[in-house]
Amino acid sequence: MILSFRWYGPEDPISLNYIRHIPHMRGIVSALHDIPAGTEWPKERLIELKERIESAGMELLVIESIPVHESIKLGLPERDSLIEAYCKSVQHMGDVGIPVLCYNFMPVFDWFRTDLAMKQADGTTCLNFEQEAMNRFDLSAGTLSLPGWGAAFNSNELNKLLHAYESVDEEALWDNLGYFLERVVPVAEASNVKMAIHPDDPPWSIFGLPRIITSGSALERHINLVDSPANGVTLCSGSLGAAPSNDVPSVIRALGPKKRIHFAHCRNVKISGPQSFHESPHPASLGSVDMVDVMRAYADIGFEGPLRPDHGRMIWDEEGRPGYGLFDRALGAMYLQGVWEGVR
Ligand code: DNO
Repeated sequence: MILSFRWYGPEDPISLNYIRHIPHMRGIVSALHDIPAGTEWPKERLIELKERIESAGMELLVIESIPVHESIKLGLPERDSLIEAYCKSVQHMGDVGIPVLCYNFMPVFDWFRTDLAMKQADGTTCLNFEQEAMNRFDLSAGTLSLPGWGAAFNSNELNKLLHAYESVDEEALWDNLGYFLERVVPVAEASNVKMAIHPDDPPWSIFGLPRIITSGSALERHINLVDSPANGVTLCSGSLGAAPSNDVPSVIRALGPKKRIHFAHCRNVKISGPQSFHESPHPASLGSVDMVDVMRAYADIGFEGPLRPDHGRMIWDEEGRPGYGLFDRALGAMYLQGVWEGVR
C-alpha cells in the first residue's frame, strides 16, 4: 500500500510540508474544490495542483472527488452533456497522469452525521450519527448546514431535490449509475484512470432517499455493471463498518482477487445502537471494526494502491474541518503503517 493523506488544496490550513513530516507519507489525495458539479475541470489547474504537490516531495495519486451532478443521478435528459463534461475531466486526469478517481453516487447528501463535535469523556470530540437525532431533523425549515463536507442547502433547493427523488427508487438509481458508467468507464480505461466508487455513508437510506452502495454484494454488483479494470471501488472501512452486517475484512478478501479495489479509506467506528455509531480512534481495540484484520486482508490480497487514514477526532485543541484535522489523522496514519509492517 502507499500511505496517503487527504489535502484540501492551498486553502487547507494544514500545509503539505506538515503532511510530509508524517513518516512514510507519499501520496496526496486532493481535488479542485471550487469547481461546481457538472463543469469540466481545466487541465492546467490539474497540472498546477500536481506540480505543487510534487514540489513538496509527494505525489498526487487520487482525485477525491469529481462530484457527480444530481441530474445524472436522477437520470434527467440533461445528463448527457453533464456526463460529457465528466468524461473530459477524466481524460484530463489521465493526460496529466493522475491514476485514481474517487467519487460517490449518493443522492443529495455525501456523508452525513447528526453531530460533528460529540464531546468524549477524555475531552476530545468526534463525529456522531444517531438514528434518534435523525428523526428530529426537520428538512422543510431553515437552512441545513450540518454536513461537514462543505455544502449548505436552503430549504427550497433541498425540497425540490427531495421531491425529484420521489420517483427514483433503488433500482432506478442502479440504472442511472449503469448509464453513467457505460459512458465514463471506457473513457477512464482509455485514459489510464481507475474509477473508485465510495460506499454510501452511512450505508443505509437517510431522509427517504435511495442509497445503493451499502455492502459487499452491492460493490460486487457495481463492478459487474461495466466489466472493466477501470471500474472499481474505494473500500471505506468506516462507511461499510457502520452496519454490523458488513464484515469489512471479508469484503476486502472477496473483492481483492478481482483487482478492483483501487483506493482504501481506513477509519474505525463504534456502533452504539441500531443505525447509530460514532467515529472512534483508528485502533482495533477501540472500535467495532477489526483494523488489524483489515490491514491483514490488504496484505493478503497484495494491495498496492493508495491507502489513507480517514476521519480523525479533534484532539490537542486543534480546530479545523470536522474529521480532517492533522493530529488524529497523523496518529491514524502511524497506527496503520505500524500494523501494516507487523502483518507483513
Ligand atoms: C468523507 C469522504 C467522502 C468521500 C466522497 C467521495 O470524508 O470519504 O466525502 O470523499 O464520498 O465522493
